[in-house]
Amino acid sequence: MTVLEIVEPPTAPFLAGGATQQMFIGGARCDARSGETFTTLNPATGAVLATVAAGGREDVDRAVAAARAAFEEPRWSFMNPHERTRLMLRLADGIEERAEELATLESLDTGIPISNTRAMMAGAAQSFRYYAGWPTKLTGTVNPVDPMVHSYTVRSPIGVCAGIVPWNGPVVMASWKIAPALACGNTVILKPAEQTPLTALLLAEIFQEAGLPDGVLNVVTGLGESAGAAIAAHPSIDKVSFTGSTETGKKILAASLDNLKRVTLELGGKSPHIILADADIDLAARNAAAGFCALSGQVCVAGTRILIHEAVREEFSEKIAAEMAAYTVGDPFGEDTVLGPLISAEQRDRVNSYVELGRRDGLSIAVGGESITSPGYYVEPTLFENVSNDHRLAREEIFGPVAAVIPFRDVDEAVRIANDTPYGLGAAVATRDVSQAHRLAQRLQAGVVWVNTYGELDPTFPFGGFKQSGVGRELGEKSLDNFTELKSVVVRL
Ligand code: TXE
Repeated sequence: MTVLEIVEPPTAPFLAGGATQQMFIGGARCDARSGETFTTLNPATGAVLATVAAGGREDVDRAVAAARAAFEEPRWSFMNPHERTRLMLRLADGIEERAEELATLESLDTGIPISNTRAMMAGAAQSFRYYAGWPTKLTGTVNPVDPMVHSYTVRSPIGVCAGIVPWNGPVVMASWKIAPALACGNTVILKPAEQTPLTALLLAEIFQEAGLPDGVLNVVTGLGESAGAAIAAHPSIDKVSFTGSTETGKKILAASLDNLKRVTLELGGKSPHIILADADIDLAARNAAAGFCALSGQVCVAGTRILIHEAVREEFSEKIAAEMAAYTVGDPFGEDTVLGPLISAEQRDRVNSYVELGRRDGLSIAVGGESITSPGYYVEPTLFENVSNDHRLAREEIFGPVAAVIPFRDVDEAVRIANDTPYGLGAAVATRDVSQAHRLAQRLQAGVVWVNTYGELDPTFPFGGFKQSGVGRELGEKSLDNFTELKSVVVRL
């Protein structure tokens, strides 16, 4: 493993001047009503990156008023679908035109390697392009009722939709929430995570320049317990889509009961990666390593339980160790960096405490396990061997580059272990047997099953979790159900 030194981070034009980063409500930047602020850090250095307005209840009220006024404007909610498509394509173009600036700001704020944030910006633009195609295809049905009755269905926008997003892919996750909402004619309030508020503000600026009407997208920056909680409980917000921890997801669901908001949740995971005896072990080792190390393990679908057939255990161990030895850990702006820092000192300490726990319980470490001394929040990717599925390392979402290798003897045992978790977000199978792959895909309790690959997502197919990994699905055509209400119209002739 190569550990890269941190060089001087690049400057972001968006932060020039160093003034407090204001929220974005009704097409204008503004301070929090309370005047409060918080700081966001560069996780690669620990240095303060920017001071940001700390929105609270009153600011959420303002954002709701702006979003409601924009929604009630017929030029938005009854916009000609072709016109809506054109506008959304312009938003995608806007992201692409300023992709490098967005990626740089994202890497500064999240510590995610620049090669990943560039790919994320391309992914965000793709989400807008994909959903730009939908306004002209939101059709209804004509229903076969009494001949003297004409009955049909239409899809209406829901109204004011909020997106609460985490810090491990701020723009991409914002795009999963904003793009389908706009395609269906809703207006949006976006609350980025307090650790990574900056790119949401840049995105709002880009969209404004692309001609998005004022109030259609509002960004309320602030802490989860104040701004986030005010959104979840707000009586005039019609829908919340949330990505984050299962614990916070449950709080949001509870807070939404008052006005029966529509809620979709994309939550944590402990995804199994099953490697069968007939697998291409080189490929499986490569996918398994990337599956838990990508974004330093801060991915909801991270493949943190690697289930390995006894017969190929040794071969796999050698190959994954060799694969990880080639990884570069360090400066997010190093073109070859695979693992940047974790998001915060708190997350680093939390992840290190799991490494300590494994050590204390006498588990053997196949790769990694050493601490990295740096002002940034780095953790060496670490693989524990021969872990029982009952151990906390195999049960709890660690959200760092730490995985457990769990041996199995036959396919039934692998399925039993894989499904023995409160989560059900992702799962993967490595095998050369196509029939076995499809059988396993049916038996695994997960919202997405990858075969001989790991972690691939695309706006064209739905994504979400079984069990405590979530409620509802994002992306694909399915997401449109979450951003529309279905209405039946009945006309007696
Ligand atoms: O997440 P939170 P945190 C998991 C991961 C990580 C743990 C804690 O295991 O270690 O969560 O991270 C907002 N009402 N994931 O504390 O709290 C918050 O401001 C409304 C998994 O950062 O879920 C932020 O915008 N909103 C994950 C967002 O929720 C609230 C991604 C996510 O924060 C709120 C991130 C409240 N009461 C962490 N409290 C994934 N599935 O991808 C907080 N928020």
